[in-house]
Amino acid sequence: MTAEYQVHGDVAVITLANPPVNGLGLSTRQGIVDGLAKAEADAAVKAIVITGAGGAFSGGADIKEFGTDKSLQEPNLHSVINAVENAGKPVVAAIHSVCMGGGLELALGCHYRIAAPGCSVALPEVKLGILPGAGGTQRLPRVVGVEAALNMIVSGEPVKSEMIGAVPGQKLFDKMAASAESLAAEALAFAKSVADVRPLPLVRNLPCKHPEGDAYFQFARNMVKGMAKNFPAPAKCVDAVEAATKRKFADGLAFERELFINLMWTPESRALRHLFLAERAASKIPDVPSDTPKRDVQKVGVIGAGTMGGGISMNFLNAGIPVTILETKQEALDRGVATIRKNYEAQVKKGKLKQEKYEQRMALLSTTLSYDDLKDVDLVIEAVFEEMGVKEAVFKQLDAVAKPGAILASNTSTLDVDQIASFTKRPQDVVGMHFFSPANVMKLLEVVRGKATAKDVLATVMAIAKKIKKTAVVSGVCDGFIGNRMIERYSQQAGFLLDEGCTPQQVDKAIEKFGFAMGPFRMGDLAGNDIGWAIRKRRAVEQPDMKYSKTADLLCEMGRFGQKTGAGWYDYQAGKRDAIPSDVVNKMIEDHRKALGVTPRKVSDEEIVQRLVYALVNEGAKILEEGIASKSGDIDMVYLTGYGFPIHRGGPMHYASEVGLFNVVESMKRFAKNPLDDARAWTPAPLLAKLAAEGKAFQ
Ligand code: 3H9
Repeated sequence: MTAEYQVHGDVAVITLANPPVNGLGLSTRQGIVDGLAKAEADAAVKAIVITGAGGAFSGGADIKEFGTDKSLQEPNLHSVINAVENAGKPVVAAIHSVCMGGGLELALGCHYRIAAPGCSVALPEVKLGILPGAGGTQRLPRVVGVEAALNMIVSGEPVKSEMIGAVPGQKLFDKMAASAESLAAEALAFAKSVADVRPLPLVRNLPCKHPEGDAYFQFARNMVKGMAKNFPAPAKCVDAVEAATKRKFADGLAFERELFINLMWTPESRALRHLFLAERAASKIPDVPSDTPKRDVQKVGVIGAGTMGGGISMNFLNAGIPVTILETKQEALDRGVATIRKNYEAQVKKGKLKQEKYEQRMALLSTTLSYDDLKDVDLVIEAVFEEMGVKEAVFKQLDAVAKPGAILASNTSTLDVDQIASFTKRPQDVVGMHFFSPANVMKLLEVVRGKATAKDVLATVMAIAKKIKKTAVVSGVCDGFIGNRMIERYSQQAGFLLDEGCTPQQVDKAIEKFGFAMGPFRMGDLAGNDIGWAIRKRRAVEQPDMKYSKTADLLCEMGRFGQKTGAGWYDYQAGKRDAIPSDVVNKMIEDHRKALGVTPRKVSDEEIVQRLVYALVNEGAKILEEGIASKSGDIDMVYLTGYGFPIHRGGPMHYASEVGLFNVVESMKRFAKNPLDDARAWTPAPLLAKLAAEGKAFQ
């Protein structure tokens, strides 16, 4: 049982004990009901307190139980809350730390609530694509008012208990405890003080009205429509709260339940729940236990003051960690520091950063031209030119000066981390830290594990990633790691689509309609088309039979590198980022088709999306079976946080499983027959073929 029962004098205390956050799984729900029954049966007990052990009152329904039989088994959360409401003795919720979702709904079912300051209170279900399904939309408006409740329910954002407690007239908390430490004693005393009160107060009996009902809810619907875009849940939250103001409590509750169940089955909710679990799972490395000792990182060195080096440095400065940037020339250092300043000043101007904070961050930054000044840093990240010879020189020098135990990281996006490690006498301390541009903004960090990388180095880097607010995903060593290796297949298809009859804008539009933040050609223009060009030239030597559309090379030969040269796949007006379809480029593509002897055909948006996305999926499956990624959720996290894959689709691997892997493979077989395509690229990865044949999904 994951709830404990104790009696203190004449008060029974039921303590939820289901780490890490006292999720209301079956065994905890059963524990509450059993505890209530015991307390009711014991004549010596006059009142009951429900609280949570450890760092939470409760984080809500157990997300890991969703979709399993356990979530359906009695007692469900409704039955638990009914049992609390119908108890013959007062039930007091003693709330601390985290009180969210079903946890808050449970508390709202209690007769009284006492809260410690500093507790995060929320109905965050909307972030999982659902709405509060155990009375939250009906009870919260009755205690904090309709508008405050709707804001909390639609945003899912936590509010601090002391803020709610300070609002005049609020009925969520009957009492605020002086501190988290005194909560237990204060809750017992409070329970004693209300032991004889009858009838017992119930939130469901409080009135729920909005003075300008229809107009207010119309306004709320319009607001939500603009914000929610691809997600149905926020609009349903408005419907449910409106029902609280217009229907009888029991009818409102039934309506909320119906909406909750319908939302639970939407692909958007499945995608968001997958994202929640995948994000947390990504931080765990199967063979690196969570209690692996970590190295102390107090000072960081960054080699290279270019765009990447500057962005990387800002992450650490933002987290209060001193950074020393090393360059070969003073001018390069000055330019780099000026860019960092400019970025911070822009944030100050927009009111996103206080002047004082900006100064504090800049005070943590130092610069040097000498490797000797890196001798006491704990972590050094190299962000120099992407060429093995340059990396070799850097790592040899680092090896010579860095203190024992310092972590030596490379920001390489494609090169072999094992080879880089071999330039040092301490390959166990070498790791890849692949940031994405702009490095101070993008959430993704690929942590590249070399064959010699020590476990404590990995554990340290994962912890540091959390500190600098990155989503870290571990990748093995291969060309392009997880993200760039897959994007190559996607770009290959984008190129073939041009050869076959599409324009760049048609391809971009189709995939942007699917939900990508940016299509492949707008993305190429933003990142710089010359980067892919350099990689293709290298590949041409390594893989001479590689098949791809030559339009990308022709574009670069025209000097159209993208936004930075004012022209790429699109035209750009000076100082603007709007992509304008280019006649010159369209003509280049047409001429190329003629040279190939291709008669252009009309390609449907559906085919465009399938080819681009399934190309990612097939490569993802290879990455998974080679062990480059340890879980399919890791691949999804890379694409959701680093490549603009639509959140409501849950990442390429999750999306493929939703479509059905059998269907994916059937489409791939069709694409393989296209003579203008690369049939080899469409040979299903053995893992994909196996799962498809077995009717299974990616795990
Ligand atoms: C709901 O309640 C539905 C009802 O309305 C109706 C039902 C009928 N369940 O985030 P962290 C785990 S829907 C199970 O890294 P933090 C999490 O997976 C639910 N597990 O820590 C991780 O486990 P692991 C509404 C949960 O300190 C560990 O806790 N509630 C749950 O940064 C640590 O998580 C929510 O949506 C859960 N409900 O933040 C709350 N919550 O170590 C969502 C967390 O094995 N949760 N875990 O990977 C959160 O917002 C944050 O996790 C929280 C802690 C603020 C609680």
